[in-house]
Amino acid sequence: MKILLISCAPPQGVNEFPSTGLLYLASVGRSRGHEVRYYDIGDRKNRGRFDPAVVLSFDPDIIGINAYTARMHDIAGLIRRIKAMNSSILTVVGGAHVSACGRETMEGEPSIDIAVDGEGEGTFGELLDRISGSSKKNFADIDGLIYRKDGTVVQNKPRELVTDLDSLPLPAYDLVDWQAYRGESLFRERNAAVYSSRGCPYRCIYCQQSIFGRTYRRRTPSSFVAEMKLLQEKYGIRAFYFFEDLFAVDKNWLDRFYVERKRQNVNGPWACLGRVDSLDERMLKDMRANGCRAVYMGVESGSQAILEDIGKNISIDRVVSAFSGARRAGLITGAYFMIGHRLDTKQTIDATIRLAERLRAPIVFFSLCVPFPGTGLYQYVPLDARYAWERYDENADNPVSVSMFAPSELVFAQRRAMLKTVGSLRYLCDNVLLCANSIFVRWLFFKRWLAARFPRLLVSSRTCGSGSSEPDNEFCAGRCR
Ligand code: B12
Ligand code: SF4
Repeated sequence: MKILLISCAPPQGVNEFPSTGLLYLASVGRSRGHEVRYYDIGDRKNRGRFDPAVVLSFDPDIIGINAYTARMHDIAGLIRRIKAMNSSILTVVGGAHVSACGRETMEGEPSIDIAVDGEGEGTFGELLDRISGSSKKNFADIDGLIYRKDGTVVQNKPRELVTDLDSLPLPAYDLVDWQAYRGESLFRERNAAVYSSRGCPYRCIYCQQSIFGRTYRRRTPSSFVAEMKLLQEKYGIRAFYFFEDLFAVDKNWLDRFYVERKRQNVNGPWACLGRVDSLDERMLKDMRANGCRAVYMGVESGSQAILEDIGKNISIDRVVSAFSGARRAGLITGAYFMIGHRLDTKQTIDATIRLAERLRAPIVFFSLCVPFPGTGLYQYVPLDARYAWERYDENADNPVSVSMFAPSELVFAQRRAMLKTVGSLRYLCDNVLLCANSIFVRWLFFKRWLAARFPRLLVSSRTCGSGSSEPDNEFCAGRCR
């Protein structure tokens, strides 16, 4: 069979990375003897423009799409177009949105044939076997599958999580046109996102854990570094982003990772996400000594009461000590905040801005608090906004609000927060004039300052919170936190 896997453009700008999830599925398809292609509508070459010729010339039997909530309406439109071209193509959707509300999505959109809830490798593999096999097309025993039967949508029981991540095939990186991703980022080098773990045991109310669940699973350092080595040697990747929910949490694992890095001769710099309560100064120094250049941490609010309400389970003191420890260790820090928490008031938003000023992180991001389906926040969404998916965007012009603020007030507060922090004279001095980083990094920080200070000058219509019309990954990495 022929399988076309499609990654869509993010709500704003372009994709800075290929979709690793789809590349895992591509490997699953190929290991079963199918012909697979990967098409990223949102890469730097395609820039959000869908080219029907890609579908017509390949003539696939199956199309698989990765669905984020804010793009769900567009994705439904795309699938309808594809069905109009050839109604016999089987359309399969997976990813965050359908893992949270796949049944509702399919009920609202008849052009979607199948949705996959949660991790896709096992479910997609079984689905392919079932479709290509000669036996009767009965999907009832494929865990994680949502499908149509006699005019109704049937949701099977969830699939067990993958326990041994090392057993997964490596993503099919050879399908990627790496030239289409040479984006601007913290790294000048060509870079890629790689994943060592899945799942997170914490329970932040705003976080969507529908795909990977709460059970933390991790690859062995040797398998993880072997993937980095492959990327380095075969695809010229020289720098790495570790965007998984919890990368810098386990000192033991990190120590083994450093040893493997040296043993396998993988020397590119890397940046990762971390929680403020799992990083101590020793760890941060070791990270720096072993190639880490930047650490991004979710802070979310400057109000302790709000941190408690959202289940973040961290204290402001810990936030401050983690950021100063990271700075002392010589790491670039990234701080992610949200505006529009359920209990946010003018005072708590001001406290958030004050905390951001105090941390003096060169990468600061204020996203809007989005109550994605599947999160604890979704229950607070006003009924009339429940299915307005394009409003579920951290940088929407008309975002869904679960706070006391109207959407326009949130957008205003977001811009104000950026102006007061990244757009300040102090930011300019700290990170552009006096900082010890390379000219390249200083230039990036200067652009951030300029964008926060003069958003209208640089940005045409829709802007993200960073003020950039084409967000680069250092700006958006934490949006999804
Ligand atoms: C890393 C990450 C990113 C990276 C992705 C890099 C990459 N190489 O893929 C970057 C920074 C680019 C990113 C961008 C965005 N992200 Co993000 N991201 C994450 C994060 C933290 C981890 C994802 C991950 O581990 N990917 C690794 C791969 C292996 O997993 P996967 O892509 O999910 O794919 C698996 C399954 O989902 C499934 N699957 C996926 N697609 C398909 C398709 C088919 C056909 C099938 C069968 C199965 C299937 O099978 C795959 C293999 O198991 C998650 C949080 C989380 N825990 O899920 C948020 C998360 C997915 N992101 C989120 C958001 C909002 C975004 C952005 C919209 C942010 C923005 N405003 O720009 C963009 C969207 C980009 C786009 N193309 O539209 C939200 C999604 C919420 C929602 N309901 O939409 C999440 C859940 C975080 C949150 N807020 O809770 N993100
Ligand atoms: S925000 Fe981070 S720590 Fe909180 S539940 Fe999500 S992944 Fe876990």
